[in-house]
Amino acid sequence: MRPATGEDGDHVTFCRICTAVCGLVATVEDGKVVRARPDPDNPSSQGHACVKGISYHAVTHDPDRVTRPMKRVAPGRFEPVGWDEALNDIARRLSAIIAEHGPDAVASYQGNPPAYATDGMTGFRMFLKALGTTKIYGAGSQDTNARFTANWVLYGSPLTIDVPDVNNADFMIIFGANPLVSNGSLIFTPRVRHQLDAVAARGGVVVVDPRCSETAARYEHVAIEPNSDCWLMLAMLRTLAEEGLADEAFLAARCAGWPELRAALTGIEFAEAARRTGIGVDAIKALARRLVASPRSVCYGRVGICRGPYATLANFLLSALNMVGGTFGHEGGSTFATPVLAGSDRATTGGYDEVRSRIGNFPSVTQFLPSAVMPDDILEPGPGQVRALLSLGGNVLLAAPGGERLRRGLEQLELSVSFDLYINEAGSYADYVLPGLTFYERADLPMVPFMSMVQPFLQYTEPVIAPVGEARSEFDTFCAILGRMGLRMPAASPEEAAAQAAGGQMRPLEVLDGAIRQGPAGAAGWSIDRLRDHPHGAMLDIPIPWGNPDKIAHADGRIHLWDDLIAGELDRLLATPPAKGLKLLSRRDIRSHNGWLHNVDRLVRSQKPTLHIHPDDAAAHDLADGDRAILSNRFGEIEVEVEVNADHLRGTVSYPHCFGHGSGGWQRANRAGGANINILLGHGPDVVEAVSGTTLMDGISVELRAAQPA
Ligand SMILES: Nc1nc2c(c(=O)[nH]1)N[C@H]1C(S)=C(S)[C@@H](COP(=O)(O)OP(=O)(O)OC[C@H]3O[C@@H](n4cnc5c(=O)[nH]c(N)nc54)[C@H](O)[C@@H]3O)O[C@H]1N2
Ligand SMILES: Nc1nc2c(c(=O)[nH]1)N[C@H]1C(S)=C(S)[C@@H](COP(=O)(O)OP(=O)(O)OC[C@H]3O[C@@H](n4cnc5c(=O)[nH]c(N)nc54)[C@H](O)[C@@H]3O)O[C@H]1N2
Ligand code: SF4
Ligand SMILES: [Mo]
Repeated sequence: MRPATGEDGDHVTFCRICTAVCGLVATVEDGKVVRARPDPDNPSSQGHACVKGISYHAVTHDPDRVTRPMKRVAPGRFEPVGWDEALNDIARRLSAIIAEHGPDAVASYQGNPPAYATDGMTGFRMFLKALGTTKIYGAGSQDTNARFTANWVLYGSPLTIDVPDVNNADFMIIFGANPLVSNGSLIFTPRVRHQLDAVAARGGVVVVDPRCSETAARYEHVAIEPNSDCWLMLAMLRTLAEEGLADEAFLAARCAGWPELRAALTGIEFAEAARRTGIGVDAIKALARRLVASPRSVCYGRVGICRGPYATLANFLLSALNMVGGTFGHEGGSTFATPVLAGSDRATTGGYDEVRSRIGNFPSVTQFLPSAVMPDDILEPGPGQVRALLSLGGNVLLAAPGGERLRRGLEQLELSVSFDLYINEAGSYADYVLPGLTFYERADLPMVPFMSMVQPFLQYTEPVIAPVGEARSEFDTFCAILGRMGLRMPAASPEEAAAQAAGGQMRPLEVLDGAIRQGPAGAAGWSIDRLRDHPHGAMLDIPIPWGNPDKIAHADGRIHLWDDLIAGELDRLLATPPAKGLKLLSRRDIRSHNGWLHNVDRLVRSQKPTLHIHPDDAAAHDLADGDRAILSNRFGEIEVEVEVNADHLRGTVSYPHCFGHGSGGWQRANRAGGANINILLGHGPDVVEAVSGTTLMDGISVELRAAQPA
């Protein structure tokens, strides 16, 4: 017998911190999760889980966690209030702001963790739609916007992505990702080391990164100057074109724009590419030849090529390498994720440039506007000025750009509500912090990995325990606010409209169940009900439509390897000299997830945020291991501790992001030390890559000097 929600015993469930969605077995005693271990019977993760997943119950039962609605009564001081009092006040103030200034006076920010909570994420988008606001900010512009903009160019649909068939590839080039630490993003690698070791054994894994990351150290490392990937990719493409290695048959059959791209490649000088990247001409050509030596080859890239000044171009060129190299659309190469849900077997158009930001006039990408202009959107008077902020699972003050100007903006808001597990740094400026559920308290399906699974996997979990304290599903909170405003959730289907007409409301998970039943998974007999009989999850035996043409939304049905946006970005690349000075990169750690697990002592006690620097750079700045130093640029300065090691290319340094806690209600995190590097990102229209609204985050120029002893 399996224990029911809240009962003592071992509960089979899965982690929802990152894309790997590892299987877990959580032990409940007296209504609390007391420990968790990897689930050996999960057919996807097969007994793998990282230290974050097996420590997460410390968040669920954290005494610092917000488990009752909290109201700010004085700067930095919160007191518990009843749900009704909080919801009534929020609804009344939201209604008044919208009545006087229109719905776009209400802005929102969505952080990363809610993407793994079906009710929370889907509910939030529905909530915002019901309010009528188009002011959607979020982690997108610090993460995926450039990838999605490249998809828009290539496939006419931002969410159509070419993903690597990592389980069958013989050779893989990884540009700017560190999957051994991140456990994979826009790639499904629940057993990442095992999976990549197997690729390496079959042929090779090459990691292109300015830092010898954990992944680069295990496989083959190609050190590259920050933000120069476009030069490498262009020179590789030129090699393929010139040496007769392009897959002309595929390009003629499936693509448009190859003649234009090929013509543009003649303007790329190999010697210049070598100068920009720091990689020799022979090595560049050899890498291109290696890519096409086996058809089971694939290029993959992630965050490291998503936040530079040419981020969209870099993501476009990465896919172009897959197309020109003939690696797309078959086993072992790159392909589109296998559709699981109804509708996901076809590309949907739209999703790029649907609205423009008031500040800077930047296009939205999957609804997200650039976070870098949010401070000005709050502070600059005029029609559409932001007066209220609704934040779901995000911490703009540490994770987004904006620094001091953003802090001033948060202070000035007429209403601010944070839907979060904690009072985080940004939340400390909120009028209300409303508690949501941790993953042990909610039923769920893994949503995020649908975007990158070639061989689909599905799992359903019931809540392991009942909500702690007065915490509630965010979906219910959103419905309750709307109800008090005389509004309701938008109905996406006739079934939902009928449910609402009868006084009910379908939950996102029910809607998702419908999409499973009516889609490719349903055709193979899958539904939530059937998944209940497979508590460890199931690999779905559904056909894999390699390179599925239906995922392309362009009217001509072709993959576009050229257009005006790309031509403009390429011109800009060629016209711009390399940036000068020391370059700062961010660094992830297996024990952190951006900034929000820093209150878990088991995870944070062994972490020391330090600036990694090459010995020669340290010597040139008169710095030694353990010294304090000031990292600065035109936007501000922070004090850091120096750690000298040879991980980096000369001229680059790295530091973990989302440290420097202090004003939040998480006491252990506040003692974790470190500095907030995002102060150095600045804010406003100048610090974004314009076509995708991406914040310029990686490889930003900084200066370094020894700190004066106290
Ligand atoms: N310098 C620099 N900055 C970066 C990055 C970088 O590499 N360098 N990485 C960027 C990336 S890729 C991302 S995705 C963003 C992340 O940006 P954010 O998502 O804004 O930052 P997090 O630190 O993840 O904070 C998330 C908040 O969500 C809350 N939370 C956790 N689980 C839940 C939940 O289930 N429900 C609710 N309601 N809240 C929850 C946490 O308590 C925390 O307050 O950061 C970006 N910032
Ligand atoms: N443990 C842990 N896991 C995580 C997270 C976490 O914070 N901690 N965050 C999650 C989130 S929100 C995301 S989005 C994913 C990110 O997943 P990944 O992208 O795999 O992780 P990153 O560590 O950001 O890897 C980016 C790499 O790019 C390199 N890089 C920086 N600039 C350049 C450049 O100009 N060119 C090239 N070629 N490389 C460059 C960096 O040195 C770094 O090694 O990870 C997820 N998983
Ligand atoms: S790898 Fe990701 S999903 Fe797996 S246990 Fe760690 S945090 Fe959770
Ligand atoms: Mo992210």
